[in-house]
Amino acid sequence: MTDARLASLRAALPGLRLLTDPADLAHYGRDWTRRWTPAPLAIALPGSVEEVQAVVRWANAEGVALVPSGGRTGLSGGAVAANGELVVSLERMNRVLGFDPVDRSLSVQAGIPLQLAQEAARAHGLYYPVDFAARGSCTIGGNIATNAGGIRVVRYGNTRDWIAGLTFVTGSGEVLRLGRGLVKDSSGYDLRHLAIASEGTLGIVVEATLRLTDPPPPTRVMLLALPSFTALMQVFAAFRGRLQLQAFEFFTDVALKHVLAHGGQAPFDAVHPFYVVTEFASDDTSEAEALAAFEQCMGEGLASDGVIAASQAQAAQLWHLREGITESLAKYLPYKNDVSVRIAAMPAFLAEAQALLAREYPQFEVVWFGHIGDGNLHINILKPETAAQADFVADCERVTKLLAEVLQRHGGSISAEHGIGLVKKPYLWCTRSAAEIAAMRGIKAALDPNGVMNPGKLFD
Ligand code: 2HG
Ligand code: ZN
Repeated sequence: MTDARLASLRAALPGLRLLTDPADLAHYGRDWTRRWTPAPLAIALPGSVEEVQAVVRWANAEGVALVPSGGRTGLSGGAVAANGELVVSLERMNRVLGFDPVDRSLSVQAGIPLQLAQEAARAHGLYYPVDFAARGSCTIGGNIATNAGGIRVVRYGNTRDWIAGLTFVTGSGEVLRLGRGLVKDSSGYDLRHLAIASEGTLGIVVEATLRLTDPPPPTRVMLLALPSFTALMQVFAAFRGRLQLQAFEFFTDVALKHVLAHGGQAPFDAVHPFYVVTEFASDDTSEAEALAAFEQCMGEGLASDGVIAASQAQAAQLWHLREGITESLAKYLPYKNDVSVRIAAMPAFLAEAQALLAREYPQFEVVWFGHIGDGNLHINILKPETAAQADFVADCERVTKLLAEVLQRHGGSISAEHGIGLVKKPYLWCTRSAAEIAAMRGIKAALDPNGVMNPGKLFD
């Protein structure tokens, strides 16, 4: 069966680059979740929009499922191929296509790594502001498919805000040019926004036009130590009130412990339960304002220590304490929650979520961190070495259902920025109403009538 399909693909597209080695199947069949055993049919490496289109048309004719693939740094199982799917990797389509100085936009193929797109923008004296730790390996196509957020959302917004245009091959093999770089366009449904965050379930993003902006101002980076979780949002308000924040991220002492276990220096003599790393635009007054905000927080018992980076190297060291967390936890095969609520709802949600997890996870180490300035918390539950993965996941899924109920009560989302994929599919109901999910299914049927695009992800 498998051979017949591959033979048919080779006959239909003799020039298509295909990988079938077991090592390649394992490599391209999984993402950073490491929970499913990769088992794709093969890996297709198209080199052009036309070739992607031809692969999609072949998949429709043969009834073969496709899994679009970027850098596979995803954390929700959106790019996992565990059921004989054909992985469509965009890795060969990784070029900058053009720069427009008047529109201030950069056109790229979807397989370009985020970091290379950022560098290309910088080379033209401009800035692509979406940024996060996986920048070197994740791709623009994957960022678009998940509406990736990251560490600068508090200042610049999510990927969605920076996509001026998209070329999209739908599940039925049509090539749509969406948005087309227009600043203004009130001509009906904006299909570009359906493609963004669709997780490969409607089609494949093959090219994108990125909006660019002015380079960021000079900045300063500050690390704060906090005595309590409840202080977090008040400290955020104090700093946001006085400074133009570029980032406002938090992590706990447990997160810091794991990062430091991989090297690096403890930032303060004492251990504190919570830390914030914040970056703010630096001008004549900002240092005094930062100091004033810090002193206000100290005076109100909301902060216990603080340090401002005196050099670029020190700023990078402070950032590493936050950006190194995911990698430092990877060996524990963590179960990940990535939740959000409105910033105003955060204190009440935090109190409930914290009580719930303290009650339900007495036996596990729980690591909290994330983009607190966006109302986005990452909660990583670490698997004890002795626990079987299936039992551990089952336990975490039971608790996630309870967390989903809390989220629903507070109007939050079960996926702030990682996508739904396979991991969060059972909890979509807490964020989206039944009517919304029905509408989403209708949209899927319209763009992917034969259901070849990433089946089983997002919803069944
Ligand atoms: C981050 O903010 C990423 O560092 C990863 O979104 C979060 O590992 C995680 O749970
Ligand atoms: Zn994040």
